[in-house]
Amino acid sequence: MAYRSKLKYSDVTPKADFLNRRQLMGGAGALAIGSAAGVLPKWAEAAGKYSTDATPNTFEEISTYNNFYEFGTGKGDPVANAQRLTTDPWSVQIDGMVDRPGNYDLADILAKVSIEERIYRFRCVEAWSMVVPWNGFELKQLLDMAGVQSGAKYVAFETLVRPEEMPGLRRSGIEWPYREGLRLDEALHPLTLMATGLYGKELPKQNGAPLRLVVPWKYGFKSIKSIVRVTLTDKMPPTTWNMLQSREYGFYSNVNPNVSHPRWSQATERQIGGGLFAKRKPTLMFNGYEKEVASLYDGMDLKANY
Ligand SMILES: Nc1nc2c(c(=O)[nH]1)N[C@H]1C(S)=C(S)[C@@H](COP(=O)(O)O)O[C@H]1N2
Ligand SMILES: [Mo]
Repeated sequence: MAYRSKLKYSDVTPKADFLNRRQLMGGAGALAIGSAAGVLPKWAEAAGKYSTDATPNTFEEISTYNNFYEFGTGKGDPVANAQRLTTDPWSVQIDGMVDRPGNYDLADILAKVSIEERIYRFRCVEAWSMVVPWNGFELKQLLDMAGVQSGAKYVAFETLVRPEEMPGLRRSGIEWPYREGLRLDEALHPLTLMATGLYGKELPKQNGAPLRLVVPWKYGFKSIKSIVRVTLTDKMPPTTWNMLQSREYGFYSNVNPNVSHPRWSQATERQIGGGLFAKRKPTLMFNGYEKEVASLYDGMDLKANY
């Protein structure tokens, strides 16, 4: 069955529109009153816990300034070229060290997970940033569905390869599919999201429909789009940008203002939508998620493990 005919984020969204909910959640007090009065459902409380209260970028900004090399390397190429991508039906092959390997239909996955709103900071390694109100579910829910075996240490991800619908695949240099990976503890962290929507709407194709990873404390290229395969493994998997330029892009790629890219500083960032003369903003350790994720890297040299 087509996944669109199943329950969608918009089906569980209360009548109040996005901005009204933002106002409701604007302060801890307002959130507490809302919860006590039973105004906010469970997922909205979770959104309050994990979301930034920074003002999100507009839908227009988030869906027209993109990196998705399968559709071209220009920032405007994905919105121009991705609309022909067939995202329904869609399935995800889950294999490797799992108890229940197989081809999981996205419709079946969506029927079993709980979709939340998460407003996350997003920081590209190119030193620009946005604030994005995603809808999605924790990656852990998908991994639990498949049953991760003891001994698995990493999760590898692959993007769809469909030359008829992806004009950027002709570009030489990248060895397709686009690949990414996380250590298992990073993958199981509650901040690690599988996004299915944006602003309560279906995820635009240029943003990685119908299913993309979002790891808000890592540089944007870790957030792999249009995922068709998830593999549990005991070896650190190869990742696209590391394969291309290992000196510039490491496996971890945690946002870190103190570790420069070999060709530019990572100390500050340009906020998309800030205007031509907006001041650059200091980049935060782990993109502002230090409290939540620093313990994952206790005792690790973050300069050596970039
Ligand atoms: N399959 C695939 N995933 C990808 C990319 C890509 O080219 N192909 N680009 C990455 C990079 S560099 C960034 S910054 C983000 C951009 O996500 P956005 O366009 O939704 O902002 O997607 C990441 N995921
Ligand atoms: Mo990026």
